Amino acid sequence: MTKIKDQLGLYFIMGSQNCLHDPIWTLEEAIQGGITCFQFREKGTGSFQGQEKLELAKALQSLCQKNKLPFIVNDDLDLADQLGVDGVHVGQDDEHISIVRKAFPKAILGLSVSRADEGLAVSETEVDYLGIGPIYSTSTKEDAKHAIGPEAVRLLQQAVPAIPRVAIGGINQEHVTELMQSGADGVAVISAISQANDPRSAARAFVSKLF
Ligand code: 3NM
Repeated sequence: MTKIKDQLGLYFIMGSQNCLHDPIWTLEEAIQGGITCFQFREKGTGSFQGQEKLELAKALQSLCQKNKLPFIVNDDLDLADQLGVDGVHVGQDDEHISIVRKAFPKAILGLSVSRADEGLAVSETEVDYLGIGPIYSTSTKEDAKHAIGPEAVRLLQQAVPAIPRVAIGGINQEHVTELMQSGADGVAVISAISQANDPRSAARAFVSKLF
């Protein structure tokens, strides 16, 4: 099995509320463009609930399965359980990671952090990767904290070197080199791909800087 560290390179995240075009088409195009991992984050103003959310999740999961990409669900543990997903991502205010690990012993578990002490508070048996952000300012996440800058990635690398790191928040193609030089294993993006007129080309532009 490929290690998650090697799958974080271009980590695309979205829900229907983030997409300029149809979300299923957007993910298809992003996959063609070379994304390496996907997180379903159906959250915030205008997001689907209930059956509509479930149906979309199933369609996106199936696309990931066909293309052998990890399908990770943000926060919704019931949905993650129901679909038998590859991974779960939680934030500091969601269910505690140790509880998530007990519920999903074999899944890929990701945790959002913005400070070194939040990384130091977890062990590498509980967490498979850290999402570090927001690196730059973003308007995509309604309750995003203030930007912490690329040096936060270096601080987390020094604090917990064994846990892989993906940078998130306000990232576009021009930031990739700086972030990888700061110790990131990959970049996680929403709007740079989901709001692009041509998500395939947007993903390709990241890939050309990453690999
Ligand atoms: N989490 P965009 S920032 C989902 O800091 C999310 O943990 C963040 O969207 C964090 O790429 C963020 O459009 C939004 O800026 C990322």
